[in-house]
Amino acid sequence: MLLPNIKHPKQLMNLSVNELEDLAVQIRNFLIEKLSVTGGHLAPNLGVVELTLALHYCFDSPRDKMIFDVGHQAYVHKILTGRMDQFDTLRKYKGLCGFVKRSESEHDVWEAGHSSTSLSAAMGMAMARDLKGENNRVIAMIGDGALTGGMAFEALNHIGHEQKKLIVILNDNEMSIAPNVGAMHNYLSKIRSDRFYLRAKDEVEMVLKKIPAIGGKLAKTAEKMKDSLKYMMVPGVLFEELGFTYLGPVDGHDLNKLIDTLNQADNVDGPVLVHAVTTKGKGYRPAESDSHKWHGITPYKIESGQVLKAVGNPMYTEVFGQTLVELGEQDKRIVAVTPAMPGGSGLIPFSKKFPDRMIDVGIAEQHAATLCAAMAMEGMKPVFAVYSTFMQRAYDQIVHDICRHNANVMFAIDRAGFVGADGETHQGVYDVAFMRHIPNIVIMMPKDENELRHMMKTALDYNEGPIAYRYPRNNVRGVPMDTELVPIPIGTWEIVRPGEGYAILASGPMVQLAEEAAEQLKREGISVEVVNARFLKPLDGEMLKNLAETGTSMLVLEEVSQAGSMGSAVLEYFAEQGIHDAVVSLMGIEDRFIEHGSIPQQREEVGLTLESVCQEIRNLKTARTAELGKRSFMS
Ligand SMILES: Cc1ncc(C[n+]2csc(CCOP(=O)(O)OP(=O)(O)O)c2C)c(N)n1
Repeated sequence: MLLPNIKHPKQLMNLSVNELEDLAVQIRNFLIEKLSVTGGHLAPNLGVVELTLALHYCFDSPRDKMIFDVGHQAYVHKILTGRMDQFDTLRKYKGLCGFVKRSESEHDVWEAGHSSTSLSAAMGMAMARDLKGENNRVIAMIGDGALTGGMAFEALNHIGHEQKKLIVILNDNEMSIAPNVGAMHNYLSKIRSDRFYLRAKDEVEMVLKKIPAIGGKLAKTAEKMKDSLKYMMVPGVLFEELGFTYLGPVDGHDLNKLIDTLNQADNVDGPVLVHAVTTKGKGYRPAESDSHKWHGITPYKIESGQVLKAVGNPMYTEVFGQTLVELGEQDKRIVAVTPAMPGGSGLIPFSKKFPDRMIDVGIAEQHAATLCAAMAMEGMKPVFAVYSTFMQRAYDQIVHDICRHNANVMFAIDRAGFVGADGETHQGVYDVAFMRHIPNIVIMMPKDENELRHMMKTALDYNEGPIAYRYPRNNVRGVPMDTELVPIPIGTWEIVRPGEGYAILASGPMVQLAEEAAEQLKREGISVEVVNARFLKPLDGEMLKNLAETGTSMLVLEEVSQAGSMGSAVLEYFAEQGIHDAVVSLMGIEDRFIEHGSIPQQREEVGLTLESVCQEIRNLKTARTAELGKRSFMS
């Protein structure tokens, strides 16, 4: 068995191609076994086993910089760079990260989680190398899905122009998470399948060169003819025209061919694009036959491929998806827009029912946002279904195109709050801070799934501009559901538990935590009111004034970055109103990134727990007693 002895990628150089092939089998078995217990990105990694082996065989990490787009397909790279023993901890708290992580290894040179950054990163490293007068190689591996992202096109444009020496490996498996979409995808399919294109490029160019040169007008015509023949027959001409040397398509599971091609790429003095055709999920039948489902998978039984899902309530995502179908039936103006996440965003039922009103734009959050603005301005009711974390990409479009136009776009912001095993690149904890300062937008968060449904109706009936509802990556609470959906008056909060002297203003899942804290504190003789602060913008000013006037000490409890949170908005409100004696304490997420783990562990790490909330109220009580004591002493 070779695999357990591989501690450093340099060891690969001593192996024969046959041995590398054996190693590929062992790596696949290892991944299938380990991930059956931990879960993780199985299908993407099974698809890049040979590619990663060839990469480490041909190049010299960490001197040569290897950059993995998204970074979810770097498990093989982790195995080959001495981290095999840590796979039992994959994506677990304090364990091996599911993405590239610089603190784990000197071989991890670029971190990601969001897609389409690898080409810009490669270009940056190549430019720095040249400025420093060094000569290491830079290689970026990017999937055909990630290539649909705007950043990737921006980088291609720049790289092709600058002609820096670097290698881009396009890992083309025809899949994003869902089947890939778009004109680039169609173009790549054509290259893969067209029998003309499958001819070696050199062979075609040789034939073209043999057409004799002739003078005058005739020569120009012949040149034009050659060009159009080239267009017809040479694969990858689009990349060639952009300034890349195109090599491929090459079978991404054939180690001999991959090694040859990478060596060839290394000899080119300028940017090269190696087009490798791979099968996502390669070598494990369930993953090969449904790579969408197996992109990121929970634990499973190896023999049957049966996925072991925890039984429990459905996710908020599913309630959103079902309710959108209901609303879609009532209102033909509703269109659902997804940046490459139809399944993850719960839109499959909607896409089946209303295929014409379902728009998958590829990994293109910026384009999706602007598209929504324009559709809204033409009278449609677009729902931009997006994960909080990926919405970060579309900040300018939200400001400039949606909010400034005051367009009636509905935002369905999924994965709001901690997300668990995906970790710091995916936490949905910044959207409140980067949305609430934008004029015109309304932002809501429901305390439970029933309220989510009412919020969706609120958003649909609201015709005065953009409106967002954000919901967590959690199972729903299992509350009774109303059949009739009734809009909630904009900017109104709800008292879910009466109390006196102290109030917790909470949003989303924190409302439940606040209720539990109030129950516990009641046993200690402290009465706490719980407010469902369901509008993060606009705030319920009346209620805030009332709380201040009655001398209630307030605790704002949220699972978002505290800087820029609703809590900050509450402080701003009191400052603006000249109410300087309001007692407000904030609990949110401190100013640092929170790594992977389970959601309860992440909450524990930042103190969003029952005990911390109770303690904070006790602290407020101690402070109040001290203040009262001081006042009576002074009088
Ligand atoms: C900006 C952004 N949007 C969405 C995602 C979610 N996402 C993760 S991987 C992925 C598909 C990537 O497809 P591809 O690059 O072809 O890689 P593959 O998994 O097929 O190897 C998507 C959409 C993301 N990571 N980043």
